[in-house]
Order: sequence, then C-alpha cells, then structure tokens
Amino acid sequence: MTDKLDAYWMPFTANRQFKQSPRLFSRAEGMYYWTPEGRQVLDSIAGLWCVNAGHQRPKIVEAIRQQASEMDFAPPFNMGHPKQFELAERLVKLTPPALNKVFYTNSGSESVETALKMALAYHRARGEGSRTRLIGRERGYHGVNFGGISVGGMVANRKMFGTLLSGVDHIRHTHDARNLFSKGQPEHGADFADDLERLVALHDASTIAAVIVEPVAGSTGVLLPPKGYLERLRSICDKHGILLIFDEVITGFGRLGSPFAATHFGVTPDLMTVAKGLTNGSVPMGAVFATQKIYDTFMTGPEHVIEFFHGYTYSGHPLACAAALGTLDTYADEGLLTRGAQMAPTFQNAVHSLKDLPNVVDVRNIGLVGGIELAPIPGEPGKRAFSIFLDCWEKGLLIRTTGDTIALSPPLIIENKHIDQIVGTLSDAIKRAA
Ligand code: PXG
Repeated sequence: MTDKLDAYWMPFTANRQFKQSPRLFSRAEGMYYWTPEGRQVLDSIAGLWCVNAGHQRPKIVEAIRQQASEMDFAPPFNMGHPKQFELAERLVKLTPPALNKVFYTNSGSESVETALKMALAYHRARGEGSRTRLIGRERGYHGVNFGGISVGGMVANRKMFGTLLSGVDHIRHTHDARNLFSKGQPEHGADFADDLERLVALHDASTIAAVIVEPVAGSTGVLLPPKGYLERLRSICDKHGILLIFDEVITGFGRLGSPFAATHFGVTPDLMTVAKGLTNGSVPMGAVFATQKIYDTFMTGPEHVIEFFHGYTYSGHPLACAAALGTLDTYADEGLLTRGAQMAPTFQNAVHSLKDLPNVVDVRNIGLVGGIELAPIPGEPGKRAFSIFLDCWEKGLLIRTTGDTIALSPPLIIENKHIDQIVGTLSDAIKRAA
C-alpha cells in the first residue's frame, strides 16, 4: 500500500504521517462517507465547509451528467454559454440587492485574488490610483495565493513565502478572552473595528483601496464578529471611501442560517467572494459579487476594448455552472439556505454541552458552525486536537481541526440524531485525550 501512495504530494497534510496510516474515502451519500473497506463515517464538516446540501444529491448529479454529455467546454473570453447567464441571474436573487453582478472563478483563492484586483482597478478607473493599499486582518484566511496570504493572517501560511505583496497591513483579530463560551455573537469587541481608524491615521485613507475580512472566520478556528463589529467596520469604510470585501467562502450558501453572512448580519459589503457551497463542492467553482457602481466604473472607454483584464480559462465552466444550478435547485427545494437557523439552537446546546470536558478552554458557535478550543499540550501545539481527530476517525466521525481548535460545520441537512452522534463521539474522544 505505502509505495502506491508515494507519488502524490498531498496539500495541507502531514504527508509522512498520512502515508504510514492512510485515511481514504471512496463513496458518499447524504450525511455520510464510506471508506474503501465499507466503514461508514459521519461527515460533521460538509467535506470541507462545502457540501452544504449533503453528498450525492440527485439534482446535482443529474445536472453534471447531462452537461457532460452535451458540451464539455466553451471559451469564456469573447464567447458565452446560456448557463453562465442563467446562473448569474439566479445568484443575484439570493445576494443583498446591491450585489447584482457576478464574476466567475474556480476556487475561493481565485475569488479572493479577483476581488482584490477589482478593488485596485476600480479605484484607478475612477481616478484615485493612489489607493493601492490592501488591509486584511490578523488570523484571517483568504486562500493560498499571493494576494490571499498577504492579506491573510495565518502565520504558517505566510512565513515560508518571502515578502508577499507590498503595501498590505492588518487590523487586529476579533478573539477576546472576555467572550469565552459565548453563545452566538459575542458581546464585547465592536470597538475592535476602530483598529481600521488607526491604520487610516497611519497610512491615510487616500492610500487604502479595500479591507477584506471573513464575516465569521472559519479556518483560523471559528472566530465570530462581536455584536456591532461588522456594522462599525462598514461605517468606517464608508467614511473613508474604502471598499469593504466580505470573504464568504465558508459563510456563503446557508452556513449561518441565511443565504449569506451579509444577509444574516444585515451588513452589505462592496465585493463578496464565494466558492465551496456554490456547487455543493461537486465541481470546483468560485465567484465574486460586485455592486452596480463598481461594475459601471469599469464600463467606460471604447466599447470594443476589454474593461477588466482578468479571467480564467475555466471561468464559468459549463460543468461548474450546471452543478451550481443543480445545487441552487436543491437548496430551494429543501429550504436549505435557511434551515441552519432552525437547527442552530439544538446545535448550539449540543456544542456547549462539551464545555466542562477536560482541556476545553472555549466553545464558540453560530448557525451551523461550532468551534471547540482545547488547551494545547505544552510545547506541542496542535497535537491534542490532531489525536482527537484520529480517534474520531476511528470511531466513524469526520471532524476538522486547526491548531487546537475543533471546527464543526455539518451539512445543512443534519438531523438531531446526527448532532447526538457528533457530540457523543467527540465527547468520548476529548475525554480520552486528557
Ligand atoms: N477564503 C476563505 C474564507 C476560506 O475559508 C478560501 C478563501 C480558499 O478557498 P479555496 O477554494 O481556494 O481553498 C477558504 C478555504 C479549514 C479549511 O480547515 C478551510 C478552507 C480551506 C482549507 C481548509 O477550515 N477554506
């Protein structure tokens, strides 16, 4: 077995550990995966925050099958195909009304690069080319490309890769000890948004193009926006003419119990990035939503000239568009984009029931996202959570860990019995890891 695993260099994986004791999935349906040996594993993380409607949903499978047999590829530049336009019209019915233009990409990372480039080019097109600075946030995750790691704030994702983009700065993250064990949005910390005023005072607003944040940070261990924080960020951006970008790669498509975090919190950004749940994880696809005002700013100059020199060979790929349409049908048929709101109270009680277990130092939740933070083993950060991950895997539960935080983000079709199984298995594993 081991030599057969040799050629593949796995992403974000401890390759040597994995290849010594591989973990493979070969089939999936609904809330479950199965290993090649036929062992059933409950999926508590929607694949990787993406399979929001659960696995192998018939309308998505059929849409992909049909598209594959009809047309494989159409050039995305200077040509189009009907599903790109149909999908865009359907998507902008779900977003806040101000976000009514869609640009397609193939991943969350590409969506982030696209949004950052749109922000820079927008200011230049409107005659404020001095606005070149991009502001991110500590502990932010915006994918793995150079723009994304530059505005991102996860040390391990940055430190190996040189000087990154120049002209980037970061506001502070929103985690605070006053908010430990908060249920839903924490009380303290709206004023963390004022950190942006500090950077404006330092750099001057005339040099700042945009601020990018995850409304709820996922990869970095489930960090929630304190009450009033996003509203305050929005108003500081407005005051200084800075664009606000929400990275909704994990919060998009129902994760919080509303179609987007922007709709959930009632705060509308100028640009919004998505991926993952857009196709239910079935075919790679991402997108950036922009306002009419941003779009119109580009639509000047001679009509035969390209307005935005950016795009990917696979932007709006037929297979991805078909999968996304099948996904939107599935979400609509089953009310999944708001189902999280119904299940959230039960899910909240379940994750907070882990509060008193050994080494649990915080529990955080919102919608169908839960974070359980553990005290690290002294000198060995991440090891305790990873051992719990391995234990759960052996007991038939897939969880996700980042550092010593366990993150849960189940498919939105989750039922009470699945919640019980997740919490039961996890609780035993946390006790064993003590
Ligand atoms: N932005 C955000 C907010 C994300 O969560 C990306 C961008 C990048 O998307 P792509 O499709 O390029 O991977 C993400 C991705 C985790 C985990 O363990 C989360 C992501 C990726 C890998 C691991 O939480 N999110």
